[in-house]
Amino acid sequence: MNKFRFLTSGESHGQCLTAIIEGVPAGFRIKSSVINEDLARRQVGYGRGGRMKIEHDTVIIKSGVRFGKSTGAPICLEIKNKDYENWQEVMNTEKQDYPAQETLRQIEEKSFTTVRPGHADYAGSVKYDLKDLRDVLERSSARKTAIEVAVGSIAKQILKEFGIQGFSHVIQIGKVKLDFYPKTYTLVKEKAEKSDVRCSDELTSDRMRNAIDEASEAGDTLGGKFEVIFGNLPVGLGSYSHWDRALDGRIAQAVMSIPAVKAVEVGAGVESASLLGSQMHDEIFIKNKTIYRNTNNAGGLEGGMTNGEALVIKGTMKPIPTMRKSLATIDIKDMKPATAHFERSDTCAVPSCAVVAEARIAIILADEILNKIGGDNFAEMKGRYEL
Ligand code: EPS
Repeated sequence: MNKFRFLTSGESHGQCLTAIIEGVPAGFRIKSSVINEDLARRQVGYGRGGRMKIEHDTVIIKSGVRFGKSTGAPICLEIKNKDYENWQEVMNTEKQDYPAQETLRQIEEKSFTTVRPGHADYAGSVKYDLKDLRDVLERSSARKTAIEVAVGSIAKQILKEFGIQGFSHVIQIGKVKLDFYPKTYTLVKEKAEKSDVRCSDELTSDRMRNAIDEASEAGDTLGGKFEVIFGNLPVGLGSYSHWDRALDGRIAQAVMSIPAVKAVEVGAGVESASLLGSQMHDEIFIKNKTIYRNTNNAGGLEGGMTNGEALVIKGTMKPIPTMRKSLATIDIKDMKPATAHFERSDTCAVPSCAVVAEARIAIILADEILNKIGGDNFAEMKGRYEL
């Protein structure tokens, strides 16, 4: 069973987003300021829409932590939706017996029945028998990834205590690809953090921004590719024993289920199809009793386990399906042809998606570390783990 697990709740324009995390050992210092920094990293990015100007995502730690340290009890986190102020009538959780005319007008204005191709609207309405697609949109929105980043930030804080750190960067937006990386991961990270498209190369960043501008002018949207790298992992996280314990599989699930992600690659990924075995596999050398390799096509995973090399995961995000350019669709009210619903949206959210993927991977890695070294409290864990 997973040691580190969590559930979230909350709608995009509801009161708040909430998470309850189980499995954080007692005695961890949890810094809300670090969580807020991660939340801010998710919010920025060239191509984001109007919503991010309204929100200033800030975490409230509601339980499980006392004077900054975890007690071993479940931890409850909350992020308030500032935009709820404008949606109180529409997103009210109470039954209103005699709603005012103005309330009815607002609910009507915000309800819609023309499904957005590429979004959860059609299947969601059939599955849950929802007639107003507002009910599908609100929970399927990528807004919920904000609270996941808060959970991931706690996972990252745990990993950091064991010397494990990671980062994310963008390697493609639309057709614009990053052709070369700075020499070290430290440099890639530093440069990507400074770029509003999370790309380590300035010229490529410019070209990415231009592509986003062009898509925006055309009322269109853009997807792309990002990479998440974690280093200093111990050998043997994950397992080859059962399919659901293979770490590549766990990570793929965690990244693939981020809204709009369509592909996940480990190391050389899809490229490996065209390589010979002798080109693909990372030869092993030894010097002064230290093992090393000159390549990392495996992306740090062999046999579903970490092999001591950096974990390298790529994710592909499709263009956001909420778009000004109207797409052909159906109206579920009368099942007649229609054009798709548009509501304020982002032109491109690949940089944010990279931050979400970083959080999701951190959650899986924290769970693996907790499983490996166990421990109900931090002191016990530290004693069992040599950096
Ligand atoms: C998002 C909040 C949303 C969207 C976006 C992600 O805010 P709103 O719907 O109020 O504009 O900006 O969600 C989508 C584009 C989507 O298709 O789900 C956020 O906080 O990340």
